[in-house]
Amino acid sequence: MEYAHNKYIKKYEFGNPYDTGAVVARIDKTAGIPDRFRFDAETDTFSYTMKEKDMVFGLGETVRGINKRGWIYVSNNSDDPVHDENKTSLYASQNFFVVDDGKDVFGVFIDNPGSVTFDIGYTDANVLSIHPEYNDTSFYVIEGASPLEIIRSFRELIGKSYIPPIWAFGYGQSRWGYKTAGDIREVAAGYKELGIPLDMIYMDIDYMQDFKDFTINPERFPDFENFVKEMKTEGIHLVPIIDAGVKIEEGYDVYEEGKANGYFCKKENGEDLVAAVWPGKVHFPDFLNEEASRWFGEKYKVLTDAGIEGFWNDMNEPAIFYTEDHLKEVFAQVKEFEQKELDIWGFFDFKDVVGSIANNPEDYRRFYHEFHGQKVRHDRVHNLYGFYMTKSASESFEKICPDKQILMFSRASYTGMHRYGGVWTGDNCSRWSHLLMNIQMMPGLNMNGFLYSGADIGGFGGNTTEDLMMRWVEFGIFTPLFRNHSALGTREQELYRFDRKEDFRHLIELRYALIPYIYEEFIKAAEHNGMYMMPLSFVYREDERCREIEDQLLAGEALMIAPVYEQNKTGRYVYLPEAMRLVRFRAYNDYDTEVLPKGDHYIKAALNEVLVFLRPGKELPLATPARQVDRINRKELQRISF
Ligand code: MIG
Repeated sequence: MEYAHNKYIKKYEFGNPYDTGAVVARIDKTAGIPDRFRFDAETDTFSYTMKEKDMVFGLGETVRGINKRGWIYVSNNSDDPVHDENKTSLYASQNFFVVDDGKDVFGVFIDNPGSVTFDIGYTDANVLSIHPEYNDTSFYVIEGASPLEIIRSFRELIGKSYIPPIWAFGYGQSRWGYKTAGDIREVAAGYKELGIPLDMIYMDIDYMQDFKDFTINPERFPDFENFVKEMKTEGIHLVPIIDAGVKIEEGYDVYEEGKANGYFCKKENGEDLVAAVWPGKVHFPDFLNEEASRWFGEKYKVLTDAGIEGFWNDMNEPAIFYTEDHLKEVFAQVKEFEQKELDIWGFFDFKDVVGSIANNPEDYRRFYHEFHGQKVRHDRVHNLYGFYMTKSASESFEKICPDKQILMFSRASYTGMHRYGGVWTGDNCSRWSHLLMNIQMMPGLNMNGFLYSGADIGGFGGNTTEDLMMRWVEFGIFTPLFRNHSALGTREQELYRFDRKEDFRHLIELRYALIPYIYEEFIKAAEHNGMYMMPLSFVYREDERCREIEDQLLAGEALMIAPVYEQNKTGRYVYLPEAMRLVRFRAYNDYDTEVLPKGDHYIKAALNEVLVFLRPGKELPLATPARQVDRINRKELQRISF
């Protein structure tokens, strides 16, 4: 580890912190209680009294607004497809935030891989408290003159962000339910026929044989290697999913090898934990064990050898439908209930027992890892599991396909995983409020280094509508990961299925026209530890109004965006912190522009129009779109300037 000569970062330690791998630079520890905080040793709670004007930014993939003040967040990676406002945990634990009153600003990073509660003015409106379930914590306080300065210091601490291959900035189509090569060919043809650009088609669990990782169903995908080639000649990368759980099945090599070498997570008594997920009964590879991690990572070779260059890692919180042990307990309890005369409360108790089988907290205390040579109970390091699964893959790519850049993103994450891959934000829903949530999540993700990120465009669960899809695409145009994905059984949402096909083509073409800009701004953010998507107040420090803007973002150094995220709206209010050039795009080569003064404006934006605001002194380069990213001429650009 390099020594970080950063006098603005102070590190405090409590208990025996794990070396989580989040941090790449070494910092001497400071004795005592973190600056600005009080510590109650009885309850293991750190607290800070918020100033009236303090706003809190960060915590990555969490519900609610850009300013996190007023709610309680629990870092405890959870497979929960109901992303309501009252949820406290989603799939990610990104424990960095910045407190900013406009003048005085500081950052905090809590490096603790167990459950950590961030109560940001929920219990007491003026108190921000941090409570780790197990207080083995490295607590970092980062000082600096501005949020961006603090973020840069933090990111020096945790290392550079993952950069995907440039084709991963194209548009991708996904759906849980493409079952055969034929289904996928149909998707490719649907896009090609309408001339809508497309770089990726994602393969969900249906491609596997009985949901076994690193297998391909030979009936539904005969001659897979040639199919991968065929798609590549169409310009399309196939991107298969990999799940965390390994099916228990005699003769299945991944199971047999894992079993023989002791690579699966074990219970207290030394037996391998038996859980159930899509494949039925599974074991969980112990990604925290270096040897097991190396072994599993090399399995991706089965697919990279077949020409695959991208993956998404799923179910790696890990999601547990049930464990064998817990299910036995539940059956026993159900029998007891059956013997009893149930009163109404008894009935609800019964319902709770049955209803809390999946992702049960008890189950996360039933198994162990071998982490840095020590036996560690899972719940203490729970939030590392998805991170280490992704690290395992990423480290193996350097060996199994050293001259290829691989696309990799994950559902579960922890700070530090941003060096190995991106994230998608899991099972959102086809709701307008989830489009807004997507907008509001981006800054926190970027702060934590997850630059390559995005949501399921159009919404995963539920049935989308054409107008929601269009507005979501209009925002997705600006997110680095730009993927349309939906759940089994929901309304089909490939863009060619809608009526306004031309509009969709124009919008996707606009994304491709913007790729030189988006890619360059992304690389700048990755290389200089900056942000690609920012809240306005990070740049317009003096402007009080910007502090409360929750639905406009800066995208790179030249642009402000103001997406429309409400149904039946043909315009919206936009606040301009300085004079800007509005570019109202209908297509990359069909737009009108107007210089607008600083202040509030009501701006028209018909359903097929995208609002982009160019900052003074900046230029927006536009390429001629192509069917794939690789075919874009990134040298020949038109420029809109202001
Ligand atoms: O339990 O593989 O978030 O994107 O389509 C659901 C099926 C499992 C969850 C992922 C989603 C994916 C789905 N998976």
